[in-house]
Amino acid sequence: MMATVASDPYPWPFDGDLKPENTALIIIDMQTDFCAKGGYVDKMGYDLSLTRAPIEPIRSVLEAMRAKGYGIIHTREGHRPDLTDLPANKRWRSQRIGAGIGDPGPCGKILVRGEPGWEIIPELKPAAGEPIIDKPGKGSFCATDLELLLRTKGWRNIVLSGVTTDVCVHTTMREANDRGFECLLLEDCCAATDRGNHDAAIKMIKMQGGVFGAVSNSKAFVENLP
Ligand code: C5J
Repeated sequence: MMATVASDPYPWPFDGDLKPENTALIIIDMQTDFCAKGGYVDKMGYDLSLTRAPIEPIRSVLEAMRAKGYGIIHTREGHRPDLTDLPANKRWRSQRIGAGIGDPGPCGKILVRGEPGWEIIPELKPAAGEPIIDKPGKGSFCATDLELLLRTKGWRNIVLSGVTTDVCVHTTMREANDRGFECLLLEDCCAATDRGNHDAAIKMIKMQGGVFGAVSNSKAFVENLP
């Protein structure tokens, strides 16, 4: 039986093959460092209400997908405590904006694995058995075993959520699309540190007939989910 969700610029997935066995939700970097007081985004001076806005929409999708047996994957951006996987230019740029990665802050060392700021926010706590991908970069495929995990589980449809739309979510969507995965981004389940950048990132996906996949929202997705 064909199953799709209402999305733009085409009903997703392209071939109507949507079922719990072949589809996973990926929740990207919903960590204190990106969406809570004292973390990396807060230290940079950006508006936290933007990156906190997707929490409830993600929660509704997460609950619906968990209940129906879909795959759930969480990611965390962060570096080794000895910073051996932190490129010098990434560190230098973050220091220039007053939020040096690896430097101490109100939530421990910024974007360092094991520190309080690096933890996933309690509202979206991973359930036992849900895989967590620790990534040193913006994309979720670079220097991780995400692709191996997706292929092993047979999850060829990927539903993207999290922060930030224009950076880690977009990079992951592009990486996934190039690897042949069928991607859907839920726009109210994502946010950027700048509204214009979020909107532009959404628009980019819809060009060329859906150059990186398709876009929907939490309500339409949950209503249509088989
Ligand atoms: C950023 C991310 N924006 N998770 N990271 O630096 O998008």
